[in-house]
Amino acid sequence: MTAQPPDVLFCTDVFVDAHRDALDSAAPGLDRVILAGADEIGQADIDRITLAFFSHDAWPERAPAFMSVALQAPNMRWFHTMSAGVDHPVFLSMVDRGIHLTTSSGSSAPPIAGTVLMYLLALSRDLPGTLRAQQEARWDWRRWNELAGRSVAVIGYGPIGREVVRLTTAIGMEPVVVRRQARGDEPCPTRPLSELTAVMGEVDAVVLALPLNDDTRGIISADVIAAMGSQTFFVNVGRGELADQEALTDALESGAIAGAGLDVTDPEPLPPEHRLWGLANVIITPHNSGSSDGTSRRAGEVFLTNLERWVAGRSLRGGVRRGARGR
Ligand code: OXD
Repeated sequence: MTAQPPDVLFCTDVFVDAHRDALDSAAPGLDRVILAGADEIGQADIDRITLAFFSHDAWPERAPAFMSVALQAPNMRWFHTMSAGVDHPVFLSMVDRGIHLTTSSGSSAPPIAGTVLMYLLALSRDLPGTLRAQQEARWDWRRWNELAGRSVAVIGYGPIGREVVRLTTAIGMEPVVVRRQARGDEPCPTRPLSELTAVMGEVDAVVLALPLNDDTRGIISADVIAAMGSQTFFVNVGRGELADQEALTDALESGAIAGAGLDVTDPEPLPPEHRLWGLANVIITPHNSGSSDGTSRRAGEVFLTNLERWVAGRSLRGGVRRGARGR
């Protein structure tokens, strides 16, 4: 049996500078190949890499350079990403190569759920309309409906769905979890995904927090959207491809549903000419609901904990099974 070559970590200069001591303590003596500025990394160094951490500071500008090195590294055995979602084909190719792929799932849940709350609060108060009036120095007095006592379907019960349930409950909303099947760990009524269309007609708000995979692509179909009521707010913090975006845009344009908060679209960036940009009842954020300082910190902690486990020969947290890919 040939001995494994010593591990060599590929990561960014920014991550090393901020975590030198923690890295040394998690993996004493671990050699590093570092992505520094725009410097090229030679093939001899690429060949030595066995582990990689794709940290937030590399996103978005240095992601192509980072991924190009990672994809060329023939001896890579473990790749940890700061993201929760791994639906990009680059991740699939790693799993196909037999590389252990781990995510930082959960680290972005607090700010993403906070953004969900922001959408719901802003839509219920017509904040977009108020801001337009403010820009025109118009005192546009209106009544609005409180969210307390209103129901919200939370589709997906991973770390983000859980946090959305917690926060919406805290403001007096009545969440209903929609997931493949109830598991008994939900603090509120739970309905199976097979009843998705029926649930849409019963709730005042819908929050989509599912990963994107072959089972979930297009799950918010034109029929599901048609089942929503005219007072319903729709929020998507999963992936744009989960919903039929043209049907959604039609429903928002015609007033068939009341409004939407979208952190994700299909494609991204959303083209400037897309109808969604011009709708008065839509709030769009550029897929950055989880891009906070806290998320970077928590993702770094998840990686360092996993690094300790790797060194100790223990199983890694946040491992990706084939087919399960998404926030
Ligand atoms: C992710 C994201 O982490 O979309 O996957 O922010």
